[in-house]
Amino acid sequence: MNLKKEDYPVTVLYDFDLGEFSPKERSVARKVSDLSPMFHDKAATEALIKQGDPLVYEIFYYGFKTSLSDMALGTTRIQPGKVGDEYYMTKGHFHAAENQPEIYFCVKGQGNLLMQTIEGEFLAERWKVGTISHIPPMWAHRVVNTGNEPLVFVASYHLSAGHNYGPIEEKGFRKLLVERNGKPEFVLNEQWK
Ligand code: M6P
Ligand code: ZN
Repeated sequence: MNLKKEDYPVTVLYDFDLGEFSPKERSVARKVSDLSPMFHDKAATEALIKQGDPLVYEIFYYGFKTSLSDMALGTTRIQPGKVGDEYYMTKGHFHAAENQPEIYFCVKGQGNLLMQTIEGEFLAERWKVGTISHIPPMWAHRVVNTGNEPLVFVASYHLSAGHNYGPIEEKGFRKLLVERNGKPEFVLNEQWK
């Protein structure tokens, strides 16, 4: 076997206080403006963008690509916060490759994992530190931070799964997670038809 540089094992370290892995690899930052089609309160979205467009979440990727495999690790850190009454969340996506699953592991904070099929079957899992969720192929997935501290989760997936954001950008998930009397509550998403 002729080993190339990428065929050697890689080890990373998670910092429980920072909610970060080191060494960091590629990263992406998403602000309120990057999620403007997603939040239901358009006036609150515009107002926040004008006030400085705050950071909603960051993604760090470890694309452990070898000559034979493409098993990736992603860590996502969602800040606490809301747009209007709706909690900060990831955009949410289907996989472009329809046979691809994913594993999410909550390592900091609390919130919910929302999942939905293209036909509109909807499921939500309550998350606390230690929760591990398997997302089967064909289920869109989004994570919502309902706590007062950052929510961090680790994702394991194949890079070749890809992302399909289209259906979620268009009409979102069936239910929104909003704050009512200081507590998270699900309400129907009027945009979903
Ligand atoms: C996880 C993985 C990534 C994804 C990220 C944020 O780390 O599922 O593939 O990009 O979460 O989710 P989204 O792409 O929906 O913003
Ligand atoms: Zn995914």
